[in-house]
Amino acid sequence: MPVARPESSDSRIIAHVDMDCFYVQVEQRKQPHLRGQPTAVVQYNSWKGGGLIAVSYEARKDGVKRSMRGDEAKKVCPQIQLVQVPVARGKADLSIYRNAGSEVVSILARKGRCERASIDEVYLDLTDAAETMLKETPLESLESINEEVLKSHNGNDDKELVREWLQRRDADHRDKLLACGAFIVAELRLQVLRETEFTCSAGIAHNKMLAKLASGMNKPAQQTIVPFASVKGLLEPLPIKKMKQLGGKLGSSLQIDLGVNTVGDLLQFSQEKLQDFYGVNTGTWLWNVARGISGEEVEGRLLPKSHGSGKTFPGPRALKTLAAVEKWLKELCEELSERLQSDLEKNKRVAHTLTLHANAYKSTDTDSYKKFPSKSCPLRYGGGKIQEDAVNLFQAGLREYLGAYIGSQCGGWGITGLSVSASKIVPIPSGTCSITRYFQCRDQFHSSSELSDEKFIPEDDLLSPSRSESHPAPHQTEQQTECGGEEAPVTYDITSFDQYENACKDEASSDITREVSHLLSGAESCSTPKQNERQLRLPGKESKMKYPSDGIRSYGQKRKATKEKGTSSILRFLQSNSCSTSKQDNVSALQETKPLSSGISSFIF
Ligand code: DCP
Repeated sequence: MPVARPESSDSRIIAHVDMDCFYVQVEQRKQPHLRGQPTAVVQYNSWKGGGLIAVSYEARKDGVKRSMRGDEAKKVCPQIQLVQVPVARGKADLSIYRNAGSEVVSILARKGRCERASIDEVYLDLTDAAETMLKETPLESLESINEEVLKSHNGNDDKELVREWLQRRDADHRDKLLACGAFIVAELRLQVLRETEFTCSAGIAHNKMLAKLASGMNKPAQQTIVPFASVKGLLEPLPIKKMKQLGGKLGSSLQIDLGVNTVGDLLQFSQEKLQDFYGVNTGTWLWNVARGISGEEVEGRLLPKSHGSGKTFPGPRALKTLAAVEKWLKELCEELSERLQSDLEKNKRVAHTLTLHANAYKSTDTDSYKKFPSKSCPLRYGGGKIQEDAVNLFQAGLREYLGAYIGSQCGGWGITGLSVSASKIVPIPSGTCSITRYFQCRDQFHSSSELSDEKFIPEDDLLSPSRSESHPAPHQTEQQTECGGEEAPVTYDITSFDQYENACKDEASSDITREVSHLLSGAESCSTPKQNERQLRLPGKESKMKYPSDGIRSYGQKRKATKEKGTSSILRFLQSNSCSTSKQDNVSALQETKPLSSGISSFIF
């Protein structure tokens, strides 16, 4: 459900930092001879040279694109260096990239509240740091500004205009703070470069939405500022579907039902009109989005919100028997369990919800629109238990998906993507004397919830921004990179991770195992079915929810139905669970910072 939050103050200074061709940089650090070379990282499946998942800027100049496979990339750029993602358990192992992302986060967190939004994206709230800098170092009195800043472009690439803008005496407080933000971010980016050898790009604005939009505008190793006066010009031409949280059904509804294709089109609608169509909350939120207003806070979170492990099985590699599914679930659950264990040991955090996502098809498909339902249950620690629960969740999902009696070994269905995720991760409650005791209590609670057949069905906001982007089940996200041939489409939701989400960025192409901020929060949950069940039958009274297709009407109907259905049991679950749900604030790692140099590239438009 969208949350229309007014901006608490338009003088906040928010940065969105996005690593440049991240996986390539990680590989280039590992193999320095690749530096400066056109390089791409390819997925685990080597069919036709493997699907490209990260492309260096040198290779991009030669026309290499992420949508290509290795063989095609070699045609357009014969000297390209292709590096395969590391492999473990027969699938991509992304831990090297994840750890590299953590290195960057620990540096960026030195200057302000820091939110890890994806494996290679971070939001920073630099308001306090910018206020302090403004008091201590009035920019107009700076005699020289680093050449890097002056190399910036200002719509017309004029260095002098950039200098003037940064040092304007008549600038209002907001713009002066933004200018300070530019210096601070430039310095942070330099620190990242010095300490990790990675370059990154950034957007600096008064809120998260604008900062994120700006960070990709001038890449690599640059930054873009969004002064208040530029917001309208920046937003108006943007396609509505490119806006954060509008890539999904709400965006489609705007296009189909209101004829809104760009943000400029949305500006034509009054707040009342939008509220009439979408309800007060979503209507207000949309009205704000069109004007670049967003009160969303930077959360103090240096650790991922969820852990996930997944794999796709395209074309002939689709899994067609329960035994094959179980084999892969074992691998995925073991990986998930290891990561949970490591999170527990390093960060003293525990996850509470296990979710299974799958992509499926039926060979005699009469209702191909039907998706394999995601299923969740309370998470029990230990690889074996996770696997057992995941298999049960899968069976429950398959039963619902097929909608009729079917023997588990029968043909007629195929699984093309499978992932398990752990979410609702919170610190172990303070005062817990023994972790073992803590888990014993938890497991007791979990088994009783299984017996009680409790159903935890979160509010489903099919058309809401938070839903459309907070569930980037790896293979169900909106942006798709064609892989062609037998390979399933590579899916990747650029907007989802700060959400899953980006989540949900959430994908390593054929093999998917990325941290996802909001990976799972809305998957339909179910009680864990009877264990070791081998014959799949559709229960007489299966709780089923029909999802209406797009449209304002169905949106309203859906919201009403799900609101009533889910909330109370979720609350009950959370209340009964004695774990602390207090907001995590891991920004304890704030370290002393060096004095600012005069910075590097600042770009305004
Ligand atoms: N990624 C992936 N599969 C995709 C897209 C991306 O596994 N389909 C991985 C590889 C990328 C990383 O996520 O290096 C970050 O993705 P970005 O979209 O931020 O892209 P890059 O960092 O590679 O490039 P850019 O400089 O354009 O941000």
